[in-house]
Amino acid sequence: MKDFKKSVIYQIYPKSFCDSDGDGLGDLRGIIGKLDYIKELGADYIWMTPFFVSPQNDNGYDVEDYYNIDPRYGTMEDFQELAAEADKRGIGLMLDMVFNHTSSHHQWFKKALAGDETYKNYYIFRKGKGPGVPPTNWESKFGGNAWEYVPEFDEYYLHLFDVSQPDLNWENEEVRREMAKIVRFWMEKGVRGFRFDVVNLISKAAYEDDYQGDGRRFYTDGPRIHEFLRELNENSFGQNPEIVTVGEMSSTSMENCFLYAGAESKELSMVFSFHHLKVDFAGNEKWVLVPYDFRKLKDILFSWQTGMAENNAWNAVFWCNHDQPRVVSRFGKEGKYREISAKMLAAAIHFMRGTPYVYQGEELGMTNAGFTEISQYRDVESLNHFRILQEKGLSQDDAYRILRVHSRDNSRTPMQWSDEKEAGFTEGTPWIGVNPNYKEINAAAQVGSEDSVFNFYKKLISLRKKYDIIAYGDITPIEANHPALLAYKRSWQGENLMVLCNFFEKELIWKPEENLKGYVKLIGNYSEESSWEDEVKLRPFETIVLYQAAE
Ligand code: TEU
Repeated sequence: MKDFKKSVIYQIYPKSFCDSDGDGLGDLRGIIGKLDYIKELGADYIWMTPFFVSPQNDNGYDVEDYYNIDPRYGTMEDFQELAAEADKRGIGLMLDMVFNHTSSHHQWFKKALAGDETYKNYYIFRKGKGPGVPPTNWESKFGGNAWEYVPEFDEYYLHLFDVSQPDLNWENEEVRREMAKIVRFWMEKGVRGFRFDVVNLISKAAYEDDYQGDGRRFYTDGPRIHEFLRELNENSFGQNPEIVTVGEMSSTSMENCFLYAGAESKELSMVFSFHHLKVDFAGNEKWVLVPYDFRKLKDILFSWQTGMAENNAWNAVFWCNHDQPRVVSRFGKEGKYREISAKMLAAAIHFMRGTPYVYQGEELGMTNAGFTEISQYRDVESLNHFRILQEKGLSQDDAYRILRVHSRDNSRTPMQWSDEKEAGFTEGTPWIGVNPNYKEINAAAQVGSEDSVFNFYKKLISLRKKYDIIAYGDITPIEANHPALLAYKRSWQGENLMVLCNFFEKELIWKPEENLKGYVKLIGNYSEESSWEDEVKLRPFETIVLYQAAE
């Protein structure tokens, strides 16, 4: 049985990973062909974002049928072959369960719209507050009001995401039973884990206007959330202790995560929280340009690290996913320091207490898309906000500047396999443009090259297997107020690990309180010698990780 604390999880966005049949969309057979690559990297699990039948308004997060695979991605036979081939390589598959909402194309929703009361009760229909006034003023995460009017009923349905993603009614026991059944179905197909999409939004507290915000306080970490998760656990994945689970927790609180991911609470193995990825927002407002706040980033990371540890709960640690811009473009630096800063960022989180996630292409130091035309963007959120920003009076150029930084499409450009046509992703025309820098940044160039970003990630993963302290050690932040250094110490059974990262281009000199003479270097991102004994000197974006064995 794998220990999820010693595991590393590789995330695949199937649409952009590898296309085996030339239609421009990645598919399951494409993934089969790349399993050896993932094995080479050393990952233990692959989390795949949804490939179920879907109209693809939100790239599969709008599920029409949870039991079948969208023909665009392949067949159930392909899936079983993928599971078997992954298994042969010691890799487990984790599926993405989108249970806060379905697609409006789901047969339940179609029946609901046809007036079937049983199925109307699967969703959240409410009367408006008056003619043309929705039940509450909540905002959809993708822009606009979160309620859609249905004239036939003179009622509205709730959609926290796109209008094509109606929210499910978890108060209805029947809905909860259906969800557990879906999980059991995939468990029987040999799946080893699950990621639950925005799962902390499923328990709505009250349908009231929000005069302080966009409505999230009425449905985030709601009153019955822990009960719902424990029930789902008991009726599905909890029946097999080998299954690993992670909940995507939107705008959550740490206190709730102590329970969601508590060792004793029988909810989930671990959680994704996002506060550290809002340090370049203005409050909760994403569609603005503000420089990122390094101290805030550190504060948030460290408070989650120590808070979760004190409460015996487990974090997922990550910079990247299919919703986030590329980290090297965000907190690192493109150009001269791209590789160095990509490696530093990787080390900064791989030694933290938690299970690291690597998002496809992150291990190559892939960068943001750099799109300049709206026709290059695909994501519904980007398209909506491009319009909304201009409606608010921003110039088109300013709207573009914001999209280039924040769009989710930044991470959705095709995986860069080689310097051949379309980066080796497809024989056809990719559904979204390949980043022109694929000639320089690609897997073929990196796998065999010792100094590559890929091999740095590979080494980080192998160190986790070799040194238990990385998985099990305590964590103590160091120099929490330093304006450029991120540093922490891990300790376990007399061993120590010191992780030092310079987050900026300027060279940094730091005098440690403790003399570090007894430490040896485990890994670093400069080939030239580093120095650390009485005084630590860190070059631009340098990281060094030092280890002291038990006496
Ligand atoms: O994302 C949830 C979510 O709230 C965000 O990460 C979202 O992209 C962001 O708030 C927008 O600024 C999950 C999935 O990861 C995402 O791809 C889906 O679109 C979303 O749920 C709906 O299922």
